[in-house]
Parts: sequence; structure tokens; C-alpha cells
Amino acid sequence: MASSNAFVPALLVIDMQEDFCPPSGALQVSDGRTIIPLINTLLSSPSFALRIATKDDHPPNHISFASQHAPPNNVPFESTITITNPLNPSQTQVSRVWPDHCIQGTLGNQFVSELDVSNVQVVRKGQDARLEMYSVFCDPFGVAKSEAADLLRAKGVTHVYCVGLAADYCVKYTALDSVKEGFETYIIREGTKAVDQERLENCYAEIEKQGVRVVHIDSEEVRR
Ligand code: VGL
Ligand code: ZN
Repeated sequence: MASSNAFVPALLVIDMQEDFCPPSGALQVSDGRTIIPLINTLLSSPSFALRIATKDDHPPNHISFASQHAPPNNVPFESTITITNPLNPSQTQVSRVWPDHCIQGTLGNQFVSELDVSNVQVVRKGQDARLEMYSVFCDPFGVAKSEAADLLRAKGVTHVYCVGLAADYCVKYTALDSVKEGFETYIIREGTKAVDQERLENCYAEIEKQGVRVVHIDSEEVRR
């Protein structure tokens, strides 16, 4: 029988793809490349029962692309759009638009070349053109669901450690859903970078209120 003190950790490496990194990424996060060595060190740790690397994996007409919208909703990083639940039009969500990024089959979609993906399970998200899906688990309406939760449960995972890009978007929403899925959830500060660096501490404060633990790499919670 599983004990309530069980400790079965998994590592979630989120969206470490060329389009999120300098020097050539379409939606580059400042210093995004600098976290790769630390992530590789974590990936090489035998402690993890499961290592998942996720991909933002968009079709060319994805709803989050500024290029798919008319003025004034087509300014990357600035405009917002209202996304409607395709299965329930009474549900809507306001969302930011981005440069075209991580399009299936392009170089920008590939994992950063330095990332050691030899021992990871790849989970893709964001394939449905109608939905924004920051979280690796599911979109905000619960229409598109990945296999991530099932993979974690199949390994008996209890603790989920999140790193990758971007801290204030896909890492944030993945960690929040991980809590909802019942996992003890951590974001490792040194293993992530944000789109809006100046708002990051507010972002962390908000998600810690919802049960995510934002920790340093050398903290007790990571070394155990
Ligand atoms: C992301 C913006 C758009 C992310 C993905 O991986 O954080 N951000 N799509
Ligand atoms: Zn995206």
C-alpha cells in the first residue's frame, strides 16, 4: 500500500525549444539558453522516476499567433484576443497574442540542440489551432488533454519538479495544473526564465498562494 510519506519525484522540462531561446527564436525568452546546463544536470540525476520534456507544438494557423488576427488584435506581445470554448460558446478567455512560434516541422519547434533528451518521454501540447494551451496537462476549458497526468500516475509519482520556459506562462500554468492533479509541485527558480522578468516575483507570489512551492536549486526540497 502506498504510504502518505511516499516520495516519487518526476522532472518536467517545459518547452526547451529553439523558438523560445536566443539567438534565433521567434519568441525568445531573455537568457533562455543559460538554463540548459542546469537542466541537463537535473536530467542526469538517477533520482527521478520519470523525466518528461514537453513541446509547444502548433499548427501554422494557431489562434495565439498575432498573424491570424486583424488590427488591433495583431500586435505580438501586446494585443489580446478573446478565445471561445469550441464546445461551449458561453465560456471565453482573454489571451495574449504572440509571434508565430513552434510551428510543427520547423527548426523553431525542435528542442534546443544542447538539451540531453536521451532519457525523456516527450509530451506535445498546443496542437489544436482553436485553443491556447500553456499547461502541459490541459487547456483552460478542459477540451484538450495530454497524456502527462496518466504518465505520472503510471509511475506512482508524488512530487513534480518544473523547469524550462517560460516561467510566467507554460511553467506557471503547468505547475498550477500539477497541484490540481494532486502532485506536490515545485518550480526550481534557477531552472527557468520569464517573458516578463519584472513581474516575476508577483507571478510567483500568486502561484504560491495556490499551492506551488517556488524553490532554489540548493534547497532542502530539491536535494532530498
Ligand atoms: C509559451 C507563449 C506562447 C511558453 C508558449 O512555453 O511559455 N509562451 N506559447
Ligand atoms: Zn505557444
